[in-house]
Amino acid sequence: MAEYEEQAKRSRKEVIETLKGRKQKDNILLVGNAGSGKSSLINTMSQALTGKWNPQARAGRSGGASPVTDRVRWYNDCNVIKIGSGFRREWLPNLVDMAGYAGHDLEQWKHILLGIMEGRIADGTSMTNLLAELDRSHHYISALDVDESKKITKIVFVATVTEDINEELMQSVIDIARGTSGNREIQVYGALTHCDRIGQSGDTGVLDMTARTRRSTMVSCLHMLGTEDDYFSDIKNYSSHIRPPNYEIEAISLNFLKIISVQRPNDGDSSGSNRSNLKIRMRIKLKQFEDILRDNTFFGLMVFAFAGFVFAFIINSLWTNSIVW
Ligand SMILES: Nc1nc2c(ncn2[C@@H]2O[C@H](COP(=O)(O)OP(=O)(O)OP(=O)(O)O)[C@@H](O)[C@H]2O)c(=O)[nH]1
Ligand SMILES: [Mg+2]
Repeated sequence: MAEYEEQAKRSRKEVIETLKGRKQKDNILLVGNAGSGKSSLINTMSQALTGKWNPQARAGRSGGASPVTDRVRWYNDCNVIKIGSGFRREWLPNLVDMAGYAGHDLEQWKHILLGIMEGRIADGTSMTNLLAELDRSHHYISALDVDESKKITKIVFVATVTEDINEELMQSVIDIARGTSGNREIQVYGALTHCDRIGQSGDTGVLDMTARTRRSTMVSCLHMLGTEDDYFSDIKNYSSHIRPPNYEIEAISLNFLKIISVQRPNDGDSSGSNRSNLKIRMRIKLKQFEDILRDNTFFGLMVFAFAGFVFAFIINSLWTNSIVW
């Protein structure tokens, strides 16, 4: 236990060092299925930073048919009021909670997600109301005013190890984060919660093998769209079963907060001028091209036939020695 206490202290110091004097404040949105642990992660990070249990984000039963969080909720400065001398809470990022995805119309849900990312949806807005407005008009959200200070700068995709990863949702989130032509460049991180359930027996336990499969699904989804290895973490949140203080839980959540706080070369850069942006965009384009080929057999066959024709032409030209080098 003492080992975890030391680790938690070290991680807290590292978070503080990473964020000290930070001028560009991050707005970090937590997205995922209903019951995946978004609100719990916010509460856990806030507790780990302050040592005080002040669970402002309402967390509920897992895997509910409808989300427990219904409103878009901003937790400014990681919901921290006071954090020791020499460090200003304004340096901490704002965490943004939203209703989890629970079988909603995915297209409508993506509209809402985009609206939040563009800073169009105010703190406290009800998701149920937004969905009702969208039913009336598709343009409801795009017509709302933009608040520049509320634009999302990073996303954490939250999934639980106790259920299969919602790959469709994850891809939608990453696609929106990248923008239609790869022009948005918002970094997406992965958090796999309920990892305390791994190896436990009974209904709520998860087999090691199953956990490994779900983890690798999540990591490969992140990889496919250009995200690096270290943008992912196993998470154990405080819950009705584990109450603070628990230094293992705090060390884990602080370490994740450090991961998402680090400023990367691409952060806030939408110019696409550096090489790694280009590399990411090429990977996305390749992935999109693969999707087109997979979804459209006729187009796939045409591409295949064209490639075959070009190949045959080159071979023939070489054979007859008619190519001019
Ligand atoms: N054992 C365990 N329980 C967790 C963990 N994270 C969350 N929970 C529990 O899972 C349930 C759902 O957590 P929430 O934080 O409400 O999930 P959410 O993603 O905010 O859900 P919605 O607001 O409905 O979208 C609650 O009962 C939490 O106590 C975890 O890491 N381990
Ligand atoms: Mg919630």
